[in-house]
Amino acid sequence: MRLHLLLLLALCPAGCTARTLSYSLRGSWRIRNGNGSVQLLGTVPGCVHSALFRGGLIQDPYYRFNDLEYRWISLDNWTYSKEFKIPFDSSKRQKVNLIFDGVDTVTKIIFNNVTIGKTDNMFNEYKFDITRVVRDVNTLELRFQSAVLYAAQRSQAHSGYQVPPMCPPSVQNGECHVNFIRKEQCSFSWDWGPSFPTQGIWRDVRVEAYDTCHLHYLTFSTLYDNSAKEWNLEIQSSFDVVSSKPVGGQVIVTIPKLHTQQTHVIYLQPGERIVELLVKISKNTSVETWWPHGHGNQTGYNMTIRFELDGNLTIEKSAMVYFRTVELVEEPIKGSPGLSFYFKINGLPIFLKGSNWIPADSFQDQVTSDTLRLLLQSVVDANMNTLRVWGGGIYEQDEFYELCDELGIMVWQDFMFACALYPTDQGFLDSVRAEVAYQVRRLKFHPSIIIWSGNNENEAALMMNWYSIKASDLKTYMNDYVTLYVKNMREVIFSGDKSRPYIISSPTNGAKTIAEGWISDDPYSKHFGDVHFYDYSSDCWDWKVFPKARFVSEYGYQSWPSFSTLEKVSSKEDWSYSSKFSHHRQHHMNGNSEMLLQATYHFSLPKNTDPVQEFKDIIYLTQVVQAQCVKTETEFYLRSRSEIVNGEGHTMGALYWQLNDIWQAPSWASLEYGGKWKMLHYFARHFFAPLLAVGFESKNALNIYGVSDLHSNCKVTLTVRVHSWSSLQPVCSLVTSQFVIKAGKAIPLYKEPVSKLMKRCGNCTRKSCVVSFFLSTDSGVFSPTNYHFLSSLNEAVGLLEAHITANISQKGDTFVFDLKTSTVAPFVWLDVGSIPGRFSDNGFLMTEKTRTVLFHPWKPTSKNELEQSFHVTSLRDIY
Ligand code: BMA
Repeated sequence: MRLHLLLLLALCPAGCTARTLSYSLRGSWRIRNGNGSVQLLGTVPGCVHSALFRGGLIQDPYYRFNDLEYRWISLDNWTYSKEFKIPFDSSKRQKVNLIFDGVDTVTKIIFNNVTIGKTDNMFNEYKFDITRVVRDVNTLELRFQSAVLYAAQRSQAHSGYQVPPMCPPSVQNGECHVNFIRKEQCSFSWDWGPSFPTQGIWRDVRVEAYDTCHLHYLTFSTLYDNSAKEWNLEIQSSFDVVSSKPVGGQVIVTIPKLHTQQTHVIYLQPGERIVELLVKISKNTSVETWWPHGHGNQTGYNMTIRFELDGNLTIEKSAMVYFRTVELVEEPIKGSPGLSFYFKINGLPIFLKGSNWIPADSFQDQVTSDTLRLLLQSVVDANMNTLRVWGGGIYEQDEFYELCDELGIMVWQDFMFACALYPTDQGFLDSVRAEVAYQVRRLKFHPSIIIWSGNNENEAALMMNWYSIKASDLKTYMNDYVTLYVKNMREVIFSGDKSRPYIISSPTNGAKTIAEGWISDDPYSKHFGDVHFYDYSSDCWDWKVFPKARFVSEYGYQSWPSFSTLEKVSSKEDWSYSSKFSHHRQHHMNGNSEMLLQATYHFSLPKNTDPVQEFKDIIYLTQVVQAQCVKTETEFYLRSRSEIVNGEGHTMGALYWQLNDIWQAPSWASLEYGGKWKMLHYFARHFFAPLLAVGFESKNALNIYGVSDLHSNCKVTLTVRVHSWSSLQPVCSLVTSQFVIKAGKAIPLYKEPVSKLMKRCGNCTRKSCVVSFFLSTDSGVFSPTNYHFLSSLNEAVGLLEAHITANISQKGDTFVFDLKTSTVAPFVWLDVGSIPGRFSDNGFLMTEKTRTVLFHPWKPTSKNELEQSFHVTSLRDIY
């Protein structure tokens, strides 16, 4: 069942002319460049790059260095045109509109040789009245201006003072002044993505013709009335009444499963009218709430809204309606200065675990339903409950949010401003106001969205003075900041939606930021709001480097995507870590050496006489290091949820940077372009499990915490095992007595000096042994098996090269891999190359002789195909 607002055809008896007739202009359009030397056909929705590629005029833009090669495309000014016949007689209609759900970005629109308007904001919808110019056969032309040239012009026109940053770092091979155009900010390049400033019609476009009255949009929110103890549904519909007389009638709202049917009388005066309806759900009806993944069901209800208007005009819409409350709790915490920062969903405090979402492709027309479903299914499969839709990308398509509703993924929705200061001239502000109003009403009925957030890191950019602004000029920029995100956007957001909080930035200090006049001296405070934290040079195995903050909405480490992913966009000479290609794909300054530096803290760097094998081994090692780093950091946040240490703690959110990739390149992502799971994503499935044991050392003692996301208290026992690297038999094992972990809490369960543990376990030393541990409950629930290294792995004694074999068999839709190892093996990595799918576990520490792992294919495959592609690596293989 599609969850979005679905326009059921207006039910209109014979002879009635009032219903809206709609004609889609999707499909084939003519495209030409500025001087007409390139002409081709392209698809709408789509963009010039995709059209050129499909037309065979360019290669895959992601191949090798093509991002530089094809820079000319975005510097040219393209024109989209179409000739079309409307399949109904529009001349008989009182009003005919041309609607664009999304134009990318700067255009002049010419309809039957008349200029009917302009566009300059990719995130806005545009509606043009073509009643007077429409004919039977029509020509429509969109003359685009290069986004790059437009942004440069706007920046130049802003002559009073500069609005930094001017250009991205040179390592990004990007374009300048993206902050001057309301367009996907990362399309001018980012530290994980290429510069492809597209031009095109990227969403639906249609002609709508009507008489009397037309429903422009319908949206709604659900709110819980605490005093009356009942659910309210606020429905807002916008009409264009074109008849000269008022239009009356009634609207019937029906939610059959909630036994709700309410009729309201409406009376619409001529002109643009907004009708607000309040539907109260009877207290006697039991309403099932929507819960995030891991906390309950995502129950929703079918609703129909039927307008029966004068002149036999009937308009019916149907939608899914969900009920849930969200509260951002900022209150004093005992023993800690500052305020808490956590979310209550339906009254229950919930630890937000997940990651950050970036656009799934530079070319949105390549993002199919299947792509979205695959990526979002991988989110819940890794036990995440939250995604932050990051402010440098796009407001995602409807289907993204529908899937999040359906899967129980909470969305922290940024507005699209990132890592920059922005202009505040009237034209810019008006454009942003329209954008925000449109996006809020388009998205607000999604229960998945739990918070709006004004921008990504712009409060920090200003206050940490990223752009070396002179102290005397700071006031100007601070005023602009408040004008844009507070005076302008805040008002528009709250007038459109009262059902969720709005914070101004991320990171921010929340209530403290507000108290300090909307900008805090230190937006990274550990005592307020959220923080972003990156440190590539300190040893990531040392949890003491991480901030014990209230909420960590970004943190992470880079790795390389797998060879099978890179192979598709590279050629033989590219396959080494020091190749031109490897430098070119790395958009983060010193990123490649930072990955190696981090690796050297605990691992030996790969050595192989075969350079391609060495490249593959480095890729593997960067994934090991990333997975291990993000694991250590995330586990630190998870175990900090219930304690205050030296005034710090009560951490209630961990969203690592970043979930997905925009192309095939090194980045912070745990999912590669195309959806393949990196080792980190398998690790996330473990560290985000509902019941978890976390180990760490403090003052030479091994500590183990139990972390629970369960809704009731649970009785657990902890098993701790010590293994020698050189033996598949555990050296010793200990099972504790029972503990109770309270619902949603993290508590210490075990503490033992490492020296005592070693003594207890025969001949163990830090270098020769490794610890594993897990929790088990009476009801048979187990935590994943976790482990703790007692020394760096380049110092491990007794670690042998493992000979691992797999026997593959098919069982229904899945494939069973029965593994056998000759010795204990860390970071066992199973790879089936380009065969799409995921394993039930991967990257694991194999301490037993045998182990069974499942492979869930995403497309039909065979045992034979898997056997051909299968390759296994474990740590010792790369030395
Ligand atoms: C944060 C993000 C992104 C960036 C990431 C890694 O600043 O908001 O801008 O990609 O860090 O540098």
